[in-house]
Amino acid sequence: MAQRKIIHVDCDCFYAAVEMRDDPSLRDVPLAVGGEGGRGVVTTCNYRARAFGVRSAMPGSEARRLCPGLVTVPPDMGRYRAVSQQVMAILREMTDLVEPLSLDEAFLDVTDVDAFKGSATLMARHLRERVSREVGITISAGVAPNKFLAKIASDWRKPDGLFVITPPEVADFVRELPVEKLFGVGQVTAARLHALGVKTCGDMQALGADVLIEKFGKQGYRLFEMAHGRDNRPVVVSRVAKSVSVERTFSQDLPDRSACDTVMPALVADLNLRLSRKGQHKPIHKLFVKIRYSDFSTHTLERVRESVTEPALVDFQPLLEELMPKDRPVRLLGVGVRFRNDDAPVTQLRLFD
Ligand code: TTP
Ligand code: MG
Repeated sequence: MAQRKIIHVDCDCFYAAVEMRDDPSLRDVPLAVGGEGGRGVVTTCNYRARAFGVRSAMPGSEARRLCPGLVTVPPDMGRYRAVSQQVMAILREMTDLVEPLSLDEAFLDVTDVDAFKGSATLMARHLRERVSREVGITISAGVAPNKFLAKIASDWRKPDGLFVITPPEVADFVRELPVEKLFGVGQVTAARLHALGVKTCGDMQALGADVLIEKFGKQGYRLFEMAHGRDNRPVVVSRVAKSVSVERTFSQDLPDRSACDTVMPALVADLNLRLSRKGQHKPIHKLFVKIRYSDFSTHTLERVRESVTEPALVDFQPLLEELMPKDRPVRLLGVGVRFRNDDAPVTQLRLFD
């Protein structure tokens, strides 16, 4: 198969960028969205606040301790959703092969785009300019022969950056790449790799596929492939899905229920974005909420909710309440829907007729 050309774009400090765009008085101050009045957690903050150590998912009280001059504003999901739609529309003018991952990031497969002399680098530059000019926020972009490298590349020169990994550069790029940067490598896998003396993809290559598969099973093979800079996942525009969900792992545990409550609107908004791309017109059967606590125990609660067409925050709140009866530190939070499977019951009935 011909070499793919993938672009990954990710908006810089997305919610904060929208707030700064709409209110000039917020542009030159350290700014956090969420966590106001010491309650709840910061959803994101601008780069000025990051210089003080403020981060996503940090309790507002801690953020203010690190950065006493921090200005906070409450999140306004409706406005972020509208800006996201504007950004995605610009991306879709480049190609139909756009796969949004959340409100603020997407993959594009531009392998067959002829414009810009077929140069993905020029396309990425063009997208960055257009979004900046027409939407008024900055995006960072990564260009690479596959999804996993493109996503790493978009982070490489953040904020307002562009980084390109051409096919001949892949081998050198991955050799020094820390294993933590790999898709699916969290704290636990990273610690296990470090225990094997593996810090970089180069180390992982040297360890070999057999050892990785022996130690990590199926994931070991994927790790080995990524360590060589290989990833065959296509950009998927819409799948025939049985369910659609979004989840977020927090770099710092959410301390309690009220912190979870402040994260939920963003999750539900991301879910609806995915639904609009993937689950169009499919009847919803169930809603579910997923939680992973700091001890890694994972719990899911699902409920039949057939009348829902566009699940809202209020539809998920009771599930979260039930799933999380008392305050505990949370590592991961997710929301999702399962679709009604209209075909299967019919065939089954016939079998038993
Ligand atoms: P990110 O792309 O992870 O972060 P960001 O765009 O704010 O900053 P950057 O990409 O420049 O590092 O997330 C996109 C948006 O999702 C973010 O603006 C707010 C929201 N979000 C949360 O609500 N909670 C979170 O824990 C994270 C990580 C993001
Ligand atoms: Mg972003």
